[in-house]
Amino acid sequence: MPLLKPVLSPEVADALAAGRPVVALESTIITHGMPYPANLETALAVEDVVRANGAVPATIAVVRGVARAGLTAAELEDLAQAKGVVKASSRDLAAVMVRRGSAGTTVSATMRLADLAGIPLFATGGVGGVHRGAEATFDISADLTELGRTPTTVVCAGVKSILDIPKTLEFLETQRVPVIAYGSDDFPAFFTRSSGHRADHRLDSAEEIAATMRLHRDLGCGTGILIANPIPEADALDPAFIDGTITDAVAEADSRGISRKDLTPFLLARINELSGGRSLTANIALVKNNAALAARIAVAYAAG
Ligand code: PSU
Repeated sequence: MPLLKPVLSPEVADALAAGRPVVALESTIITHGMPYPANLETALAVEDVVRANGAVPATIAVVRGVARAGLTAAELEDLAQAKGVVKASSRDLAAVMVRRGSAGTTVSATMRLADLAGIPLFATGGVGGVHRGAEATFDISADLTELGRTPTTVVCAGVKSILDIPKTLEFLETQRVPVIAYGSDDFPAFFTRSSGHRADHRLDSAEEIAATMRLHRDLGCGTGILIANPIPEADALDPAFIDGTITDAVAEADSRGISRKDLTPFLLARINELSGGRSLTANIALVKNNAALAARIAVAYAAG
């Protein structure tokens, strides 16, 4: 039985057939990561950034039971406004599709579908990780285990300190996932350029990253690669300010008993409220920055 490939848009199909660079993009950031209309504006702007840097964007989602790579503007608009749409990680895909549902795909589901589509590279804002207090709750994102088994390179801005960053890095080590910081020695913390923890490796150019992707593939490592791209200096938030809002949001989630897959969307929305919208502005800036780097890596990878 052949594996089920997502349905490709004509633009994505043409680019892949011709060996031209393609960057996959996730859709949980649209359905659960940002409020409307900022989610739609960002999704469209990120696609433009990918194009401006020489690659074809392939936003991935499940639309009425069909896994898709490459959405029209009207389909993005529908997803951005949809109420009650599912947040699907890779384990949820089959059941959602059988029920003909629509879903925003998380990092894990987007990696899985990108790999099936033949797209080796994917850009997002932040990946999920090991939540604070995981020693009691066991809340560890499926993004990390998917990174350990699916050979998709994920460009992100590190992980937020809503998570336990040292435990997240430790888990990625166990999963054999290389963590590479772009142009920095430190692993970034999404809103800020450093988490205070070092990344395993530092690479300073898109060409070096593309060469690493090829070698990692040819060595048969079989895992994803996490590229951590620090937020641009001008868009970074003051660490004391943002850490304060994060601590308050985590405490509130705890006291309200919010857990499992609802936890990350709750924290993102609450941090946005508590920060007076500053977290959303920073989030939009870093996603665009990641899309630009991913497109440049895709161009270098396709050239090799
Ligand atoms: N972190 C963010 N923004 C996001 C997400 C995480 O800063 O939008 C989304 C991504 O889609 C990620 C998912 O894959 O949340 C992880 O959810 P969980 O922690 O429930 O695994």
